[in-house]
Amino acid sequence: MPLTLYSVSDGPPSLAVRQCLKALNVDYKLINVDFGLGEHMTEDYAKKNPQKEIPVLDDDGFFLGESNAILQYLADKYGQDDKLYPKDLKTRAVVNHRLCFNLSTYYRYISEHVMAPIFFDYARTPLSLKKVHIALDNFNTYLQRLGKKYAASDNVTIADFQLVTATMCLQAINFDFSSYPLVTKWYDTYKSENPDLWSIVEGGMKEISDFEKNPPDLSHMTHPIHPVRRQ
Ligand SMILES: N[C@@H](CCC(=O)N[C@@H](CS)C(=O)NCC(=O)O)C(=O)O
Repeated sequence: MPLTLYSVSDGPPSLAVRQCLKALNVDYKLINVDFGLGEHMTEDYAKKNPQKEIPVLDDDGFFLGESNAILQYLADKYGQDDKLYPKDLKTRAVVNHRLCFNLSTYYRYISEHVMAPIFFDYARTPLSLKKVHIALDNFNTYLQRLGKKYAASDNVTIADFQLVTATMCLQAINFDFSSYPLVTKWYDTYKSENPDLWSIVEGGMKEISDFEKNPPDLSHMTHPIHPVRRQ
């Protein structure tokens, strides 16, 4: 049985996992979940992921949600070497740190500022903007202290997949982060050195960019958490 990935085409966590599968050269079946139609909010989907979130990996009946866990599982299972998810204790710890930082702070703050107001009835506020700057400043400091080409090492690791897709959300709304020079350099390096991986991210970025200009109409949706924008 091939792997199946339930993914949303403009979802940063989904795009991170798709980059990983591409980097590992693993065959898989891609199932596009339609967020606007609420395909992830059904009871059937909840059997795959009780959190009703996208992505979910199905490895022959073994269901795994949470994109960080999926990245770790895929790199451990299919990595030909330990580059994407190093075995060296300290390098692996830095990768894990960056994944946690992305989940707790970097993507969280970017998502609150960029994504939530596109899809739901939230505003971009001085506070949400301040949090993005804190996240960028943190990341810039981590890059400066580590002094490597990528987020956790001199080569791409699974941490870059998450941090790149989060940063892409900023680019999608033309957010200027040039005052964070190491973040800018790392992001540009990633794009130019990994065009196949970047093309996956770029597809999602174009969708987010279009939605920024013409927000989707989700007024039909009843969401358990987010306030739906009434047109
Ligand atoms: N921590 C999760 C977050 C996944 C996530 O939030 N996915 C979004 C789509 S990008 C989602 O499914 N949201 C559900 C909803 O808002 O109803 C992960 O990294 O996999």
